[in-house]
Amino acid sequence: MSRLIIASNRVADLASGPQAGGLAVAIGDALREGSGLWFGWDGRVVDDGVDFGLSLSRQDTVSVATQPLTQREYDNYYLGHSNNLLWPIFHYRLDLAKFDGTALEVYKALNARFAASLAALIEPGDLVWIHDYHLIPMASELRKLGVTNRMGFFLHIPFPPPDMLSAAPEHDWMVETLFAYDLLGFQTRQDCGNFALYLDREQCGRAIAPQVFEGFGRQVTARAFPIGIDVDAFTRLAQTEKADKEIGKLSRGLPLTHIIGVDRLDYSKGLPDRFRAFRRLMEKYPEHSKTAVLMQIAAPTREELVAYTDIRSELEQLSGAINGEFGDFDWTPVRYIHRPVPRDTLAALFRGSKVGLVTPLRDGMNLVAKEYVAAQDADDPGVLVLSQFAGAAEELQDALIVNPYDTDEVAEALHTAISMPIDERVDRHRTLIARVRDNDIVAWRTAFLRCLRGTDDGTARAAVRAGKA
Ligand code: ADQ
Repeated sequence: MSRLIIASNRVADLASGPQAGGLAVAIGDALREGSGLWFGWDGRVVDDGVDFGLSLSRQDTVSVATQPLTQREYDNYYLGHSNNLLWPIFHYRLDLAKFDGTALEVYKALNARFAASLAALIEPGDLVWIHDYHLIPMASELRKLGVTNRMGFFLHIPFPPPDMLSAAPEHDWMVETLFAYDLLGFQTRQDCGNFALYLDREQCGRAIAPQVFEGFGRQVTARAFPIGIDVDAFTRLAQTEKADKEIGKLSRGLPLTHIIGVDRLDYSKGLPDRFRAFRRLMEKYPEHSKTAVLMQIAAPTREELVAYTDIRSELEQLSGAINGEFGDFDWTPVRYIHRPVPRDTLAALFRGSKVGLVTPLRDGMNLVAKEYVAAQDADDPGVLVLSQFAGAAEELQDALIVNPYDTDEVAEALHTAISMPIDERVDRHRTLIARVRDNDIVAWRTAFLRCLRGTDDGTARAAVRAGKA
């Protein structure tokens, strides 16, 4: 079997087991199976001009190759172009995008530098899988260095419609670099559709068969591979003795109904709108006073960027205002926790909460929605309230689907969720968990890698040539 090489912005610790995020686990297993190599940033930032080599280490059968970023790269490639320009634009937030020519140049240079380091490690027959918006031009840089291996790219965030994408500087260059891959993986069919719309509108490519596109003198297969979670592992986490104790602590014997939200504190996650919807619930349905609690766990992220400090202040202000207005001596309606929480505690909190409130304004997939479903007791499950703008909504139609901008609609869905009879909750959960299981993390990576291997044996192209596809 060919060796698998994965490149991503950050390389995580493969040894941290279930405490690690889903991606580290998914990637770790794929690498172990193929005695692979994981390449990327080690999280260190060094002074400009420092001579740094490539650090090579091994974790089990997996080789790990990492490099630090210089301060200039961190400021411009990571914070600047990746997170201050691509992240907002790809999340349909042109208003938050910061345009900066230097950041773009450093983004290109970093991708070229990473490609030069990685090219030296690639052997004939290796499969190369690049992840996410930080490294879009990696394959194109590798091709310039003569790498002819099969290369795939998976975008974890949404692919925006052409109107949005064309606001990015040198968007045509960026899309051209996507054609250096053999396979493009998106989270949803909508993302694939947006890619096709862009090619059509800019007249730079066209579909020559289902899921096969021609442009810039190359062909690429583009498909949706909805990412999932390790369902059994997460379900087990939610059912330990420790989890039972955590669940017991939640209500302390009081008749409380917990509504849970768990997110990175990111403006794409729609947290202020979520808080407003909870306030609306209190206003419209006072019968939930003294019983409903919104528990929002928001892990700090990218705090060097203004947009993130702004959202933090807004949330602190909102939670304070709601608690001041509606709270009582014996009841705090909003419990807002601004830090990461261990995964086993999260699993317990999901299981102990009657409603999972997942209302991003835009999200590639949103794994919290799937984790919430996996953590439920199938005989007495909670209800998932899910934004129509989360990629997960394409699969999880049996959730209560809401428009996260519409405060009244979300408040209404919360009321429906809290009041839902058990038969309906069980029915909805049965369908949801089946979908979450069908598209779990193993299905995701197996489908992607099978397709990536297939792209090289000419299946898709032969089918195109034969006029069969
Ligand atoms: P994220 O934007 O990080 O991921 P998400 O898919 O929800 O969003 O994954 C977050 C993960 O972090 C989940 O496993 C969650 O449990 C965990 N997490 C969140 N808050 C936490 C906290 N306070 N403490 C501990 N853990 C916390 C990006 C894209 C998504 C896409 C994923 C995977 O933005 O749309 O689903 O990649 O492709």
